[in-house]
Amino acid sequence: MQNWTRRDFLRTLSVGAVAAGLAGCRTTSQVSSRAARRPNIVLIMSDDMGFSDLGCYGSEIHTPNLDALAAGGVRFTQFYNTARCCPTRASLLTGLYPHQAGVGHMMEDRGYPAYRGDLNQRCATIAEVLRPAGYRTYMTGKWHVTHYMNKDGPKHNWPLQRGFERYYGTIQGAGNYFDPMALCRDNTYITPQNDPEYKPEVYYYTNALSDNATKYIREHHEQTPDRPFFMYVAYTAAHWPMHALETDIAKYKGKYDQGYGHYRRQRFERMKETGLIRKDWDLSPQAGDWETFEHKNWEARCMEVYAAMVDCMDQGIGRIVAELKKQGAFENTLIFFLQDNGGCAEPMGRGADINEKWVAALKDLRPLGPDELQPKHAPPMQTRDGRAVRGGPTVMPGPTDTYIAYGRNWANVSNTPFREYKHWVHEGGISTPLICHWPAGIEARGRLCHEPGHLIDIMATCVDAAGAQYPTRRGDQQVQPREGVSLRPVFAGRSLPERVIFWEHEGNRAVRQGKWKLVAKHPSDWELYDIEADRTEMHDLAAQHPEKVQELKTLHENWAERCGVEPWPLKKPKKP
Ligand SMILES: [Ca+2]
Repeated sequence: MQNWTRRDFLRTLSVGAVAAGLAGCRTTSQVSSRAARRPNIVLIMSDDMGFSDLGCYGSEIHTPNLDALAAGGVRFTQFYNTARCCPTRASLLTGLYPHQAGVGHMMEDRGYPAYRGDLNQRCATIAEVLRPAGYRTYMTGKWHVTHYMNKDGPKHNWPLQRGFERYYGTIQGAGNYFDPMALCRDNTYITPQNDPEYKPEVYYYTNALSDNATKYIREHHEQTPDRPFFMYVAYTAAHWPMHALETDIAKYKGKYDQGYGHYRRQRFERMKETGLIRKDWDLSPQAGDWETFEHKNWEARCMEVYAAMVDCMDQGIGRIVAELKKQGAFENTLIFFLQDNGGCAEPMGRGADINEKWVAALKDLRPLGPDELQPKHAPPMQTRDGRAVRGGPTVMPGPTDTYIAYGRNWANVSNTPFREYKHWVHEGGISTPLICHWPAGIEARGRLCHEPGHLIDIMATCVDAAGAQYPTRRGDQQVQPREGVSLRPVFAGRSLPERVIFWEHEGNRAVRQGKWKLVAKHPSDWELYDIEADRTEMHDLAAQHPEKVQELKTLHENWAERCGVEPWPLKKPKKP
């Protein structure tokens, strides 16, 4: 561990020890003996949120349930994803780098083994690994690791064929929260109107995911209370479109009228106070000028809805926690919370002339019947009740007939204090909170861990905690060795082994070794940063340390070759 991180680690360890004392001090032997019983594992991931969007990571957004998990567990300050939805999910599920799992980019089949847009057969999912160890396996939420979307199959890479016993969610990546495309129960597409198992008064996808997760926990304890379970809850909050329930939006009315810079500075100060970031780091450059922005009411409303989406997810996590407590399972459940990529700067639905184009492209608007599937995941599209979905700065986001992203400038607030966004592998694109909570298995509570970690570590941690065996074969195929390390030493206040971590997405690339990070934004040259002194990547040291640049560049080239990474943009593969 580096000097400053060790110092901070020990400082936060002592804070954690005090918190543990206040919570009713337990001894190490008590903790280990209770952890001997295999824990349930609940892996929760959200979509398109920045490093500072949770209360316990510096946000003004109300997230009391996640904050409570953080206070009772460990918060990682240098945990990393892959910068994008599909590759993150492929990596998280398999413990491999995304290219190794066949999802080096998104869902298109590009011909190369690392870019098939479909999990390959040379990887195993966490569910496939834990099930033979006696775990029941459940999933709610966004799948997004296959391009096989047809309702009549093939479904070899749908959740039930990749280790999960029950599934409720969307096979596709994004969509209308009031009428999601590719909504699915187990192996069958459904609509919000024709699902006999779930009939809420108002259908809203985030709540549907929380409610079905809660239901799976309840049913598990009715049916197989003596067995442990693994549950993966993949929220789409707070990916565009900005859709939320009016009751949740109302809590944030007027709360974002002071403009981007105000909230960024507020978050920056809070993060420094809580020890999440170092006090001497610079704040990354401001995106956007609030003073000159023409549609301030609309822009503020975008962030009000975004906050409401996060808030609603947090409420749902509260209901999941309450059900675990009700079933007496909370103490021995390992809960993870993390995010799939940084705040998203994509301009979906924000163009001044977008509304005309969308509406003009629609013909024959009519209500969809209860069994008719929503055919579109993005506009031009219609609502379930037959209205045109609208966008642009004259339309206030929130309801089902709108489709608008919160835009680059708010994403810059989400990613405080870092540079860049979803897609890029500078710290703003790949940094995620990771909260780990496990009363029976984590000794000191409320602690911050400053060691780097990556999605690939979640598989290793699950295998370790569950006492499972990572397989060497899947059917007649050899499974690739997993890449990550177990995070359990951190739960016991110890360090992780030193290793090198790699990224590549759309030609954006990075490598992290100790305090050094070599990073490039495609098609630009490499930049070198001392992450210990400058994690906001403001002082490029490449010219001062050419030997370090060369060393890390070679490591990256070797990794890219080992994992099948192709030069970007991908060329059409040669026909054999
Ligand atoms: Ca995402």
